[in-house]
Amino acid sequence: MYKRRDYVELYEKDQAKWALLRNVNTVFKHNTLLPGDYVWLDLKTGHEFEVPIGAVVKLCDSGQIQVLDDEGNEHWISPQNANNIKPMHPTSIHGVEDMIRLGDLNEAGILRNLLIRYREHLIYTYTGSILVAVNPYQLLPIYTADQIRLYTNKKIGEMPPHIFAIADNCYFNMQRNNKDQCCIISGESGAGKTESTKLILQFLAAISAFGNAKTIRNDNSSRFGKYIDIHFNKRGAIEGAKIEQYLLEKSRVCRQARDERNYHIFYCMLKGMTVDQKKKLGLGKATDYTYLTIGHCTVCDGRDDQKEYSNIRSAMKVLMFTDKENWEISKLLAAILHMGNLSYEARTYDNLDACEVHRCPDLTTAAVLLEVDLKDLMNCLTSRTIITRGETVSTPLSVEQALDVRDAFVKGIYGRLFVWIVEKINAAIYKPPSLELKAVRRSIGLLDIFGFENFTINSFEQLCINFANENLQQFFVRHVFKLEQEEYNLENINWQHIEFTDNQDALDMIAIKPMNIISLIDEESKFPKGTDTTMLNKLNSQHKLNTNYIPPKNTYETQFGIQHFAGIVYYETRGFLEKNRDTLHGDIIQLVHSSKNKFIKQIFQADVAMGAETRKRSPTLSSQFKRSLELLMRTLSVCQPFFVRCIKPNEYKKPMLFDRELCVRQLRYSGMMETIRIRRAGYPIRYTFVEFVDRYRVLMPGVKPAYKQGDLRGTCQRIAEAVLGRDDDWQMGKTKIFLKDHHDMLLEIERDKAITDKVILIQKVVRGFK
Ligand code: AD9
Ligand code: MG
Repeated sequence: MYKRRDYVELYEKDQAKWALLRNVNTVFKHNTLLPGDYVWLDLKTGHEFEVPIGAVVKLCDSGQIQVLDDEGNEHWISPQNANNIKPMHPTSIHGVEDMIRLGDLNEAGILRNLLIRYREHLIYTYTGSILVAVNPYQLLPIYTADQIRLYTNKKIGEMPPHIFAIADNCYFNMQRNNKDQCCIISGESGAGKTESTKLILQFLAAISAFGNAKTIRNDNSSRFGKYIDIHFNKRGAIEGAKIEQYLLEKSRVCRQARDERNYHIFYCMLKGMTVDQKKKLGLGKATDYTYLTIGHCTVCDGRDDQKEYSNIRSAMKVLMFTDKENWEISKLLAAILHMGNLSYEARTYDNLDACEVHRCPDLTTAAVLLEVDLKDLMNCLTSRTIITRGETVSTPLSVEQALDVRDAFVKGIYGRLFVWIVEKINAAIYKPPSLELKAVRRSIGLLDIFGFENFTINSFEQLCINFANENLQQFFVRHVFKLEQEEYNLENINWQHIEFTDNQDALDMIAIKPMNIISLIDEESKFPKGTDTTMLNKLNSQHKLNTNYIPPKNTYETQFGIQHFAGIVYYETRGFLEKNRDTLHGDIIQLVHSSKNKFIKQIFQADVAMGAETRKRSPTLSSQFKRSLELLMRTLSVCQPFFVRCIKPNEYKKPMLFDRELCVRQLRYSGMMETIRIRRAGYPIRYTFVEFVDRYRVLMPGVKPAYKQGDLRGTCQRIAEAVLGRDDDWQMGKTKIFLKDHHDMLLEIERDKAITDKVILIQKVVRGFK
C-alpha cells in the first residue's frame, strides 16, 4: 500500500547513515522521511501513563507530515513540532520475539512490541528467559497435543515464545542441573496466572471451584494462593505432587461486593444436582439464598455451572473422593446456605440487648444437616457463655453480635472444609519419598497466588493479598537485580551497575521491621480492649512519617493507605481485628462436639482437641499467613526460578482490546524496563569452571575431565573461545564463566550434536565387531 523504504536494509548496510536518520532534527531538514516509514509519535500530553505511540507516515507534502498511529488516528506534524516524531528502529517495526533485542529500548518500544504481537495473536514474548504473557481473553489454537510435541526437548529461543517452552525448560533444567525448579507466575487479578498454571498442569485444575469465584476483575478469580510441587523420580517421570494452600478468602462465603459471586461451587451444586438430591438437602435455586445474592449476581457469563458441576464431580472421583464424602461435603455446603437465610428479631432481656432466631424451615434443616439439637443451635446463635469467677453464665447477644457469630460459624465450616479437601487431594496425589529416593527426587513447583488487588473498598483480605504480591515482587527484584549484580561484582567481571526500583522499604514497613503494620495489627488483635480505631491510631503514630504510608486525612476517616509497588491502595480498617482474630467462640466448638455428624467433627477435630485457653491464644490469621509466606520464600530461594509475567490488556475481559495505558502501568510497576536492560547487558547463564568443562569438553577433542585438569580456568576459556568465538560477549569470572542465553542454546545444540555423533560412532564400531 505504502512505498516503504527498507529501513532494515539501510540499518544493516549503513549504520552511520541510519543514526543520522534517527536524529529528529534531520527529519524535516533533509526530508528523510518517506510515506511508509515508521516513526514514534510523542503527543507530549504530560499524562503519567502516556508514552510515544508507533505511527506510519502517510504524506510528506507541503512542509507537513501526516501520520497514522497504531490506534488508527491521524495526525499532522508541522516543522515546529519536529521533536514530536522520531524514526523507529527496525526491530520495532514488526516486533521481536525476545525484547532484549529491541533497538528502541524504552517503554514505547516494549509496549508496541507487545501490542503488534498481540494483534497477531502472539500473546507470548520473551525477555531473555522471562516470559511475558498478555491475556488473550479467547481460546487460541496453540495448546494442542501437536504443540506440546513441538516444544518438547527444545531450548528456549529455538521455537517461538510459549508457556510450554517454559514448562519444558523447567523440566530440562531440573534434570540437567539436578536442582529443584520453580515457576513464579505473577500479574494482577485477571491477568492469566491461573490459566497459565493450568496450562502447565491441567490435571489439577478440578479443585479450583472450591477456591475460585467471580470478582469484578476476574470471573474466575483465585481466592487463595497455591504452590503446586510436582515430584519426579530418577528417570524423570512424575511420581506425585503436593499442594500447599495459602489463606482462603473466607469472608466471601458471607459477603460479596456488588457484581461478584460467592464461591462457584455453591452455584454449580444448585444447577448440577438432581431434583432428588436437592430435595434431601432442602435446596432450591441460587436466588433463594441470601449468601448467594448479596452481590446481585448469580450467573457468570461464559460459565456453565451445570457442566462445571459434573466436571468437579468426575475430577473428585479421580482424586479418590468417595460418594459418601461427596455427600457429606454437600450437606455442609447446604447447611451454610440455610444458615444464611435465618432471620433475627431484636429483644430486650433485663435491659440487655438480645435477639431471637425466627423458627423457620431453614433453621430446622440446618440443624438436621449439621446433626445437632435444634435448641442447642438456637442457643449458640443467640447467646454466649462466659465464665466469671468460676461461674458459668449465659449472656444474650444483640442482633448484630448474633449475625457475627453465625457468619463466623459458616466461615469456620467453609474454611475447614477447604483445608480438608486440599489434604484429601494431597493424600491422593502425594507419595512420600522412600529414604533412598529422597536424595534423587527432584521437583518443579508452580506458584499461582491471588493477584494484586485494588477495589473501591479494600479490607484485611486485600492487605494480605497485596502483602503476598509485595513479597513476590521482592523475590523477583532480589533474583533478577540484586543477587545478579552482587555476583558480577564478587566474580569481578566487567559490569556497569543497573538501577532498579526496590520495594524492600514497603515490605519492611508492612511486615519486616520492628513495629511493622502486620505486627501492630496483631498486637491489637490480642489486646482485649483493642478496637479497629485504637489499631488505626497506633499505625498512624508509628508510620505517619513513612513515605510508603498514607495516614487518614482526619480523625473521622477510618482508612489508611499504603504505597505498594503496584500503586497506592487504601484500606478500610473497620472489621480488621475481627477478621484477623478469626476465632470461633467456645459455644460453637461445643455445639460441633455434640454433633452426630462425624464429618463435621472431623474437620473441626483440631479445634475440639484444643482447650478454650489454647484456642484464645492460637495464632492470628496474619501471623499464620506471614509464617507460611516466609516458608514459601525459603522454598523458592533454593530452587532455580523461572518467571512468567502475566499482563492484563483491558478491564473488560474482551479479546483483541489492548489498552496501552493499562499495559504500560503494569509494565512499569513490574520493572519490565529495567528487566530488559539487565537481561540484555547481563549474563543469565553461568557455570563454575568445573561444571562447564565437564559438560562441554565433548566439544573439543582430547579435553580431559575437570578433575584431571591443571588449569581449569584456561581450559574453560579455550572451549568457550572455540565454540562461541573470542570476541563474543561472554566473560570469565574468578570461579565461573558468564554467558548469554543464546550462548547456552548454541552450546547445548552443539553438545547434542557431538553426543549424537559419538553414539553413531559407537554404534558403527559395535556393528563392525559383530
Ligand atoms: V486472580 O489473581 O486469581 O483474580 P488470574 O489467576 O491472574 O487472576 P486467570 O488465569 O483466572 O487470572 O485469567 C482470567 C481469565 O482470562 C480466564 O478465566 C480466561 O477467560 C482468560 N485467560 C487467561 N489466560 C488465558 C489464555 N492463555 N488463553 C485463553 C485466557 N484465555
Ligand atoms: Mg487466579
